Amino acid sequence: MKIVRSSIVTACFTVAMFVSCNTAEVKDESVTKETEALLTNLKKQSKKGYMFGHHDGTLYGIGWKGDEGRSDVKSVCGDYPAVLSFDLGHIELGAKRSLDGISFDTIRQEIIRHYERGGMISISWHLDNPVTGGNSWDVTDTTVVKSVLEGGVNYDKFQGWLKNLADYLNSIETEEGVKVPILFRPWHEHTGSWFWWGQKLCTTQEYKNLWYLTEKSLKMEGVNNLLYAYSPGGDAVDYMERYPGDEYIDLIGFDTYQFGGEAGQEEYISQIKKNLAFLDEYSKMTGMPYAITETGYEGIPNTGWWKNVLEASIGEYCPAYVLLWRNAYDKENHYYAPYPGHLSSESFISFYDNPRSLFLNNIENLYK
Ligand code: BMA
Repeated sequence: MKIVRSSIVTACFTVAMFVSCNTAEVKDESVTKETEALLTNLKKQSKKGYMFGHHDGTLYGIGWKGDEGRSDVKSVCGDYPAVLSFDLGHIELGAKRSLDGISFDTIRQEIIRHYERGGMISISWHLDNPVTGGNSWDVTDTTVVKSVLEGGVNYDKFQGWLKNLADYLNSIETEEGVKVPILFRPWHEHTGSWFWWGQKLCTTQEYKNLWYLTEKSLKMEGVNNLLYAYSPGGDAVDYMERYPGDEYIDLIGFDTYQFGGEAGQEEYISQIKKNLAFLDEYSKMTGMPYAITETGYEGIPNTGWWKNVLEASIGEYCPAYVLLWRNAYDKENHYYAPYPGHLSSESFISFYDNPRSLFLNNIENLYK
């Protein structure tokens, strides 16, 4: 997610009149059968409700880290999130630990555990800036994307980074040798300019080429357990402007947060509704599933937020999932899901009780 508040929404989307769902198809014939099944089931299941997701949810939470089987969400409502997401920032460097200080071996183990519980996994990638050596948020140089593309000065270096990523993705397999299907969500929030691949940091064609190169390189390395998600910021002026094309994308989504305290609520609700309307319309045309790929209100300082804001904004739309950002162990007040005793817990339990929100025990087999 971005760190600072972005400018006022000027997005202009077609408003969907009806909510409907068509049949989804996997474009890359070489993906594993479990990955193909995941895409079909995502679409099918979204008719029933939306899965609840939490970033890093079983790795750590408020007041704990690394306790096997623990999750703040489960401690509050009794069930695991149906979706867990993880971040692979620093895998590109060949590091042992992620940018958030979690060992990649632990992340692999948690991914496999969640797959074996029947849950879904998504991965984001806050990778370093290959030119400056700074992090994803280092936007001091506007030639970074160009430099990693074919013919660019950092092409070879970036290929090495993609190889490290590919090796890791290929290594996420069960004891029976099944590679775990993953919804991969690179180059996210690019409609803002806070990441080195953002709007003002590269041209439209360079951004698209970055996608093409990423997918091609991962496929060349035999990565066949990925679905690809496109997720601009919720305040995107033009959602499709840098869209790589349906043949490269399996799920469309957006990232949006409530910023600015209670005063930001109206804008947050309007962003959710506007984006869901557009995605629902696009989904009707293409059969592609859609999701709220990142969201939340830091610290959730509103007792009724889950029912009155999140659930109310989703309304009757049918996103495949809605994912809340992490309950950080390493940053004060940086959490997006409740923990036992939190002031929004009661509202969260009502949200959980709504048959349209799907937690782990509510979902059907996603991989068959
Ligand atoms: C951001 C924050 C950071 C974190 C990054 C990657 O939104 O949570 O603290 O390092 O995501 O997980």
